[in-house]
This record gives sequence, C-alpha cells and structure tokens, in this order.
Amino acid sequence: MKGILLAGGAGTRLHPITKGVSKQLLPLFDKPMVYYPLSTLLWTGAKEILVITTPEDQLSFKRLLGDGSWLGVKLYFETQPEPKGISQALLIGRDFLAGEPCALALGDNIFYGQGLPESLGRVSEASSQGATVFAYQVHDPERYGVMEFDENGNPRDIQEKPAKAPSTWAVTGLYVYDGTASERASRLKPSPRGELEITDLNLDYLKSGNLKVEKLGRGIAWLDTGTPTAMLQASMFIQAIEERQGLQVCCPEEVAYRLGLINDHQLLQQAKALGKSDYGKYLLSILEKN
Ligand code: TTP
Repeated sequence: MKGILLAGGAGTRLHPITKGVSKQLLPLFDKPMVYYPLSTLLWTGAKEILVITTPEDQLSFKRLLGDGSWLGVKLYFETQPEPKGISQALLIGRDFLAGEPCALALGDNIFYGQGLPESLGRVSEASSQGATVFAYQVHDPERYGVMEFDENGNPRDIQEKPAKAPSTWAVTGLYVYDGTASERASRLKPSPRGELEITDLNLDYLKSGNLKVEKLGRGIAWLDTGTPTAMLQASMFIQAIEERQGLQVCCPEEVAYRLGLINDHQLLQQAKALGKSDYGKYLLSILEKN
C-alpha cells in the first residue's frame, strides 16, 4: 500500500502565523507537525509516500524530509496550487498511485494511543477492496463530517458539518482506499464552496456498499491543530506524555526503527546528526536501551 500526506491548505485560522510558513511545518512541542501524520503513515505500512504541499512551501518540506531514506522509505513530492479540496489529493497522486491502494493522511491530524498501530496494520491488510474511514467520538461533531449509523450499527450516511449531528462520531483525517479512489475522485463535482470534498468520495464508496468504519476507542487521542489554542493544547498534551513516560509521541525515526525499516547504524547516524537536541539524545537512548 502507498501513502499520501496532504500538507497544503491555507491555514487561514492560524493567520498571521501561516502567512509566511505552512501550518504543517510549525512545531507541536518538540517536532514539526508533519512528523505526526508521517508516523501514522509508517504504521499503515506505506513504504512509498507522496507529500503534497503548496508550491511556495515545497522547498521547505523537501529540506525537512528529504528523500525518505532516513526512515527507510521513499518520499515523493507534488504540489497543490490552491486548496481545492482533500479529494484532489487522489487526482494529484493519480500517476503515483497507479491504481494501487493507499492511505491518505491529512498533514494536521495527530493520532496517538494504545492499539493504534495494530488497528492501522489490520486495516491496511484489507485495503485491496473498498474504503475505510476512522471515526472518533467528539463533543462537537457539527464541526466535522459526521457518521450516521443504522439500527445494526452499519454506516448509513455521512453528513458534512450538519446543523444537528446524527451521532457523535466524527470522520477523522485518515482514510484508506482501494485502487479505485483516483477514478472515483475524477467523477466528483466541486461542492458549493468550490472544493472536491472528501465526504463526497467517502459517500461514493458508501453508496456502492464499499465503506467500512473503524471506530477509534477512547484510549486513543485524535488532536486538533487548526487554531492557536488547539495547537497549544496539542503541544501541552504531547509534552505531558513525553515528560511523564520518557517516551516520544509519534517520532518517525523510532517508528521506522521499530518497524525494521532502518537499522541500528542508520538510527545512530540520525541521532548523531541531531545530537545537541533532546530529540537526538532520545534517539540515542533507544539504541542504548536495546
Ligand atoms: P483544513 O483545516 O480544512 O484547512 P487549512 O489547513 O487550510 O486551515 P484553515 O481552515 O485554517 O484555512 O485542512 C485540513 C488539512 O488538509 C490540512 O492539513 C491542510 C489539508 N488540505 C490541503 O492540503 N488541501 C486542501 O485543499 C484542503 C481542503 C486541505
């Protein structure tokens, strides 16, 4: 399975911060925001990942992420000239995907918690048919695409930012699609706000009986980063966990190492290159503990 990391967008709710820099390059406590969804994609098993950014920010992302060899994966880059919707990622990535299944992760969505790697691994193994969305219980579902379930708990509808939510289950920014996603996305029409909506793509799968919903339990954190307050809260959450446990939240080098994508020597090189920071010292400590 391939991965797409969508990290464009205008970040208007973070203006003026994001007038000069992409939201996904901003720090969440001790690492750039994009490291978190990158870790998520590694857990899905994706070894080839397309990073989609605005044209202006592409160089910065390339400088930060390189060719992916530091994680034992291959990174590719494309641009989205304007934020014309999340489904557009499947069109921009059409040649890259070449009809293969993929996991699509939004660059500002942070997932963390017990059982998540297993859940992602399970879903990606079954990715050759249909789509899977990951739903999460929130107190303010009206801000999101919201799942509606029938009496048997099967998905019946997805409502985009409804005035009255049919459930408390919001659709999160991580999607797994079979090889038909680009073709389906090419048939979508822009919404009244001029975007190719990801909800419309998911509804297309739902209507053809091909949409699965993986409910993420309460032991998993799905963090929002769209506003200054949400970013600060996410940073404080990450800092609290990391300080308490002495373990990193979504450190892509660690994930790659534990998945066997990089070896001791490669991790050591990374640690040395980042030597002066606590982050670099943490990478070193992983090797020492083993
Ligand atoms: P949003 O939060 O919907 O948009 P945004 O990040 O531009 O922020 P704002 O609402 O403050 O203007 O986007 C969610 C994620 O998806 C984010 O990581 C950016 C990404 N995205 C794109 O890359 N391209 C798009 O066309 C859209 C709609 C989103």
